Amino acid sequence: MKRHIAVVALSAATLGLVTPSVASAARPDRSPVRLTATPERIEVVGLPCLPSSLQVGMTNTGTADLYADMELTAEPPVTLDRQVLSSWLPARDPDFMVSTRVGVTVPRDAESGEYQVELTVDRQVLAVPVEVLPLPPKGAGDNLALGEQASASSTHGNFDVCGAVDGNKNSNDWDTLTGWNDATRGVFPDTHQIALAEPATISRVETYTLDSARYPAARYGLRDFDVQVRVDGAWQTVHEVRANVVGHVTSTFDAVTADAVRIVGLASNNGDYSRLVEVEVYSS
Ligand SMILES: [Ca+2]
Repeated sequence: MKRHIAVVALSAATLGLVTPSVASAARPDRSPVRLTATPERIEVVGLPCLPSSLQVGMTNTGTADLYADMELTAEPPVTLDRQVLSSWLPARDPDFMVSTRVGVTVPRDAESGEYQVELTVDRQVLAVPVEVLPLPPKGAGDNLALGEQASASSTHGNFDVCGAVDGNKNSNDWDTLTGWNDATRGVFPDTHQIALAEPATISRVETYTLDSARYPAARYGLRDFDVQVRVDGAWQTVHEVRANVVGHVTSTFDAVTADAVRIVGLASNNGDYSRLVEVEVYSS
């Protein structure tokens, strides 16, 4: 359910000072632009690969074409990747809407609590509450890769490199961008890399390649891959996985202090792409 907070602008029209022709064409006493934001409140956490976003829209509910400028502002430490949405809004029936996605982020050291994003057109304001959540624990037994900065040799346009560290390892959600898929069909190797927040002593990596009833690992999963860790700037292979046909592979190895982990895809079972649903890194 959407909730709209509209501050109605008063003008000469409300005082009856408007000529009949203007009044019949449009109602200048009230902005015909309706603002929308989905979802109506958002949560954000200060990790580089757990982005939040808001879908914002402007709808012309009036009977005259118009040009609208939406200003987007955020209360620090919240930042938005867009500050303005400008668009021509023709008067149409059904009402015409333009919308766009706005990325919402906070730095790692952001204090948790309630903040606010505001969308403004003319004197209408739509306030969207933003809750900054505490950072997830990253101690012994916690997944050190969750939400940390991921990068890859390439990423297919339909996917997001952060999908493999978003905390969702369910292959049934593959179509919702919870995984990473490289962009070089039939060409290997492909690499997916995760930079840890700080050097950590690690001894286990859990790799989830695509494996669902619709996309079984024996056909769509990674067949051959190396698990590597970065120690003092040099990559070391800690597990060579070969002829894999299952969705979940556990790699355990002698504890090592590393600041990054990567999966090097050498072959997939059908020879096209490297696919990862999730990669987890643990200290024990
Ligand atoms: Ca995922």
